Amino acid sequence: MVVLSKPALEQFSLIRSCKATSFFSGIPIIDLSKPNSNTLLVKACEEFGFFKVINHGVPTQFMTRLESEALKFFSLPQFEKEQAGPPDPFGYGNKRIGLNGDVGWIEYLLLTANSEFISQKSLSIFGENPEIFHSAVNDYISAVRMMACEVLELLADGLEILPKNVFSKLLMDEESDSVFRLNHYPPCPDLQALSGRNLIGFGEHTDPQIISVLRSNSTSGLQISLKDGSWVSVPPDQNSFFIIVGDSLQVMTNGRFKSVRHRVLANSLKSRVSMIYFGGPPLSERIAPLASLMEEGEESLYREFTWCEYKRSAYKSRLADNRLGHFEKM
Ligand code: GA4
Repeated sequence: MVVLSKPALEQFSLIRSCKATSFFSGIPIIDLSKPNSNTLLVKACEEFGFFKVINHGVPTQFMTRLESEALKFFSLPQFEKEQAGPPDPFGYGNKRIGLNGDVGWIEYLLLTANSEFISQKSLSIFGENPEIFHSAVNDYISAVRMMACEVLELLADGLEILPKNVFSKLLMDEESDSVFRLNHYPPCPDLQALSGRNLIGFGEHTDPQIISVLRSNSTSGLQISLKDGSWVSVPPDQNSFFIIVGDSLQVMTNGRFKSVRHRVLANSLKSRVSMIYFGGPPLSERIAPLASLMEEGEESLYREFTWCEYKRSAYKSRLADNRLGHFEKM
């Protein structure tokens, strides 16, 4: 039997402290119940590729119930959690992210966001109380998918393009290749000894899909990169959702919306739990700029590709790679 050794702390990326405790106050906050949310959403996608939504309509109890189920799972003995691994592509993962050598101070569960798919292994993923955990995941994903679709429809409206479901239909498609991720960043007490440096929980990257919807508990750690390349800390808010523009939405808008680079830093005292829905298109979907968004004479910045091709190439990459770079026209 091959026993894989766990990476030691020295193998993790350490970065110089970047005033991680001072929060950035410029993150757009979009109130979905307000009539002008469509134009504000477009502006936020252009300027940051990132924003927070409030009055989102997702019941609080779906968020808290799933958080407590997730914590129950992550509190299981290590050998029990490992039964639900490795994440190939779905299952439990610990410290290793992807297949190409990335590591982070994190453990996680990767699940398909297509509720019909329950394999033998997915059942073991749901730990000691599979039915309860499974229904908490399903309720949460259904509500969050609906909210993500509302955001995408408001975006189409703000961009003045038709049909209004031009983006959202990709997430609603039965074949939609969407993923769900539960992350647990345990506190890292040794961090205090690293004086002035930070330990990476999840290394910098962009999300390959169309849109990601993130909810975390009240522990900080998430950072986004601004247009000038500087990193800022996002104030946590357990009652709201953060929306992340993915590479595919960048391509569909021919670069008008930017997929945002983001990362998570480990915390020395508190554990961070986050849950992210990654809304992706069907595998066969051609990802290209929407004709209705192109100005006269405007050319696509990207070569033609399907989501399947993009995903395959993404899974061969390292987290921090510029994945869209391979698909840009010279
Ligand atoms: C980033 C977004 C999602 O978390 C994810 C990640 C995936 C993984 O954890 O297996 C990837 C990463 C993500 C992008 C590049 C590849 C694939 C790890 C990695 C190094 C589930 C996804 O779809 O792409």
